[in-house]
Amino acid sequence: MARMATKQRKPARGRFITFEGGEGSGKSTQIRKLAERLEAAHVATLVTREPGGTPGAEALRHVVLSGMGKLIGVELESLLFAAARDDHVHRVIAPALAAGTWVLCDRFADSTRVYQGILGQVDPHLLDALERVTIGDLKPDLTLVLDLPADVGLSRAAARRGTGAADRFEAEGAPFHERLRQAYLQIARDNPERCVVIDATGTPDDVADRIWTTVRERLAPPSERATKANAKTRANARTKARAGA
Ligand code: Z5A
Repeated sequence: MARMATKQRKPARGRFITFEGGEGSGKSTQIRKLAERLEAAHVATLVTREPGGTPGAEALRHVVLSGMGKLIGVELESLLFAAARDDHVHRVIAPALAAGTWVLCDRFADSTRVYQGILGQVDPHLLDALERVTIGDLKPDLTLVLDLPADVGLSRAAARRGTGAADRFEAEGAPFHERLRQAYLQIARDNPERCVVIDATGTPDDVADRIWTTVRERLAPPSERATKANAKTRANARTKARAGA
């Protein structure tokens, strides 16, 4: 007797959440906190970052953060970020999403738009072309823009660094970081369906609560969807039972 093949159900695609914002705005802290909450809700989660996330991209990270951009110019620096992103997207992000994992990424394409595009004045057509090649249709489902006065972010980053040297971007002055903040707010205004601005002042737990509320509203993690669906089914059953009584 022929055996029936067991049909493998394809997992639902995971969600792609990016964290953006200025220096010291708390992205790394908050990405960890969101991952903990999602895992507690039984959502498979991958935390990653840009530039980085693969051995090749981490090597490029070292190059760009060492200040190489000042020597090679901002267009070529954009190519390095794009090369790192291409490796990261194709080897890590896209496969994880296809396997149903939620991917939380510390910085992504908006960082290129802000740092190289708006502040570095790289031609937007070049950035469009690089995005087409590196990310194609893989846009984030949700981008959380952590918003903080530039001086607060810089002093948090300086406190963390202690006596260590500032990197290529940390070394820029306060006006650069304030323009950075405004550039992110503009991106958020231009993309309201994807971006939510999160007030990043207050304690880490205050910020984490704001983020969790947003993620639940915008993306409803699977276990919450199941709970809501069960509640609806129970409510329908009660209504039917009452009607039949
Ligand atoms: N870059 C680019 O130019 N183009 C691109 O396409 C991409 C990136 C992808 C990567 O730097 C640099 O690359 C980045 C842009 C550029 N440059 N800058 N600047 P990075 O990854 O090394 O650094 P970063 O992305 O700017 O993040 P950061 O400096 O590490 O900060 P953060 O992740 O936003 O914050 P944090 O590490 O969570 O917190 C900083 C400190 O504040 C730390 O000691 C925390 O304990 C503390 N903290 C966090 N939250 C709070 C609250 N709520 N209250 C008080 N203290 C807090």
